[in-house]
Amino acid sequence: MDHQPAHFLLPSDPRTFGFFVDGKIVEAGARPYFERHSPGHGVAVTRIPKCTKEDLDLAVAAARRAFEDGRWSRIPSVERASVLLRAAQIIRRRAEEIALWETLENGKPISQARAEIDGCVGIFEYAAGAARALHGDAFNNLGDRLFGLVTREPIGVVGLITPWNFPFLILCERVPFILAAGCTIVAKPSEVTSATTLILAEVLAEAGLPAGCYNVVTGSGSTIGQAMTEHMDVDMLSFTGSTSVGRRCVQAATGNFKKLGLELGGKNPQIVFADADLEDAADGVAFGIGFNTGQCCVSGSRLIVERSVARAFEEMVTAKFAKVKVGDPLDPATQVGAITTAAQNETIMTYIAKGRAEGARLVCGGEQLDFGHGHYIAPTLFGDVSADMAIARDEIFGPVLSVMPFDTIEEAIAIANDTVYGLAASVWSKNIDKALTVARRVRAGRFWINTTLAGGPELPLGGFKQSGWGREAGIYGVEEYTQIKSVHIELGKREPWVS
Ligand code: TXE
Repeated sequence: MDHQPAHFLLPSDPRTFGFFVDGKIVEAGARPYFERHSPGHGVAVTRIPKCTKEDLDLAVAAARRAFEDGRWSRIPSVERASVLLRAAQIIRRRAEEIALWETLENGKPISQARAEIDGCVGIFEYAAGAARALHGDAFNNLGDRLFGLVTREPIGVVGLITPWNFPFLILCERVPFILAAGCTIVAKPSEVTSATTLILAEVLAEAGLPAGCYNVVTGSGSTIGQAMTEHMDVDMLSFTGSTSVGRRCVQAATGNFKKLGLELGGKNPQIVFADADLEDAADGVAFGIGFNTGQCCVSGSRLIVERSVARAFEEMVTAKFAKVKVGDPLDPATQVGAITTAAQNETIMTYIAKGRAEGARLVCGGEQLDFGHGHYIAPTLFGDVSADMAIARDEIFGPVLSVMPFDTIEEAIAIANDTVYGLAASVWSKNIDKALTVARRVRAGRFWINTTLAGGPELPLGGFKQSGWGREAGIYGVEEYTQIKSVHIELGKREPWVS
């Protein structure tokens, strides 16, 4: 694929998908389609069915049957693990195909999509081990007559609503863990990036996952997504997306008090001390906001930098931005691809205009790049940003970095914590006392020291404050999808209550 010209990889006709219920692909039939155009090229690439609420009900019923009859929830974990390991092999085999559809629908660079799919193979492999490691607890300290067990049971039918920024990666940060716990799934991908969620259905079926354990219902957030959040037979909802829709999920969940896992927005600080390796820090800061065009919940969008080096550091980041290769997502050399949707492009450009209007100093970028088709925005840096500006407070979800200088460590921590969000944060310093003090005091679910956006399936993901509830990945990510039961066992003859 590396040697083929990019236009060769564009489909001549859009690929038409069905949705997936009870182990079978269901063709759209009379249902209308979403037609998705590649954000980098403007050509139609996929057609995705607009499912109905009845389709959702059938999928939830299939997931319920599969859960209750124990075909997955009650088999030995070694058998669950072997399905997950086979799925990892099949993803590896189909990696090029999955990466291509990911890039065609999302606009991310093909090299990045490949790396993400490779990461997903590792997540499935890790989750296979986690399925077998999952265990409860025992209490042998309750006296001679009472013995206590704490068991973990799969929570049941899990509704999974995912966004468009990492359609396959975010899916794979959840699905193998949910399956490892013994639950069954109804997934609803973003309406603009559904292809790879549907391809995963084929992968899991080939891997031997029993019918009904992974279902995919495609459609809009306002119909299928909302209905899933309200559904009385969904036991848990895992939602990744905007904080505003996350709030609606909390309200909708009151019907049956379904458990919620929420991974929402972020306005993540990158704190740079003068004693950092500034060359490394500039590279990391550029990567932290440029990667995935800044459309990551964990993008480092606030640069909090020690005043004595602030101007020099701005110049170093600007020099890095100037060298970033923005362009055709299908070109293997591209580092930053297209903005995923026209609406998101509009949102980002509106924030750039607000930054200018509110008096921030535009250091570089700020404009759209014209490649003849698609939406591209140059990596953008604003200096002299004050805490009250929209570009300091709101999640922009684009390649826009706001610089705020500090004089003391206390001030750096205060600026970092001055946000409603708490998803991720980074600190750059060669002084271990400073780096660890900041790591311990900044309220965020993921923290990086002298790096950013690093990670693997071992370490959990999730947010403090309005960035969400719960954790994904790691052993925590399996436990999240379990219920805890305490079992009390009395030994010997009972002391009578009534004699
Ligand atoms: O997100 P939505 P959008 C942020 C980012 C971005 C903004 C808007 O700031 O600019 O959100 O993006 C489904 N009930 N993030 O509009 O709407 C929807 O179909 C149930 C951060 O795309 O939250 C999709 O599957 N579901 C984020 C998913 O929710 C509903 C990633 C996310 O879409 C629904 C994406 C409803 N009423 C955006 N309405 C992150 N944390 O990474 C929509 N959906």
